[in-house]
Amino acid sequence: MERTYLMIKPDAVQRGLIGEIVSRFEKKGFKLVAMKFLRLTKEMAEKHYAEHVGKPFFAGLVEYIISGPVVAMCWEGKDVVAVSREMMGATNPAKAAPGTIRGTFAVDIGRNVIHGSDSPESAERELAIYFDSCEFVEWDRSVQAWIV
Ligand code: RTP
Ligand code: MG
Repeated sequence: MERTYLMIKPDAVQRGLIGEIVSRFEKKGFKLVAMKFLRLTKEMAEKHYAEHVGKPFFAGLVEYIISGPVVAMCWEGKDVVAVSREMMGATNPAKAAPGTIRGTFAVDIGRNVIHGSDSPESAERELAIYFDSCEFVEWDRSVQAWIV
């Protein structure tokens, strides 16, 4: 089953949105398989955002992502990478559809409340930054029975 890496960013933690965001993925029918509350080191942030090294927003992005704690999560389910990106909405919250997470809770591209892997390959790379293989929990979610 497909997995993705989702991360509730420091602005959302500060604003008390952890429960609201986790709840959306739970209700959608995805399965939480790993979760931790942590503050990224600069090294972790630079590894996470390696694809953006050299871009004008890189320094500010790293500064923001290490500015406070985040919630690091692995979610599993059918097409979870693409579907969770749809649920998040466009990178720029000003352009994110109403009802999406970013469309509902954010206005600024530099404070867009959540990260989600952009492909299964990115998910694998990113999950390895945050979790050891023994931290993925195996369990059955009854909800899987109503997803064909
Ligand atoms: P993310 O990686 O955080 O899930 O977001 P994304 O795939 O939708 O967007 P990506 O292109 O990977 O950009 C990563 C994060 O960098 C910040 N950003 N700022 N100022 C800018 O022009 C700019 N562009 C990107 C955003 O916080 C974005 O989520
Ligand atoms: Mg990205």
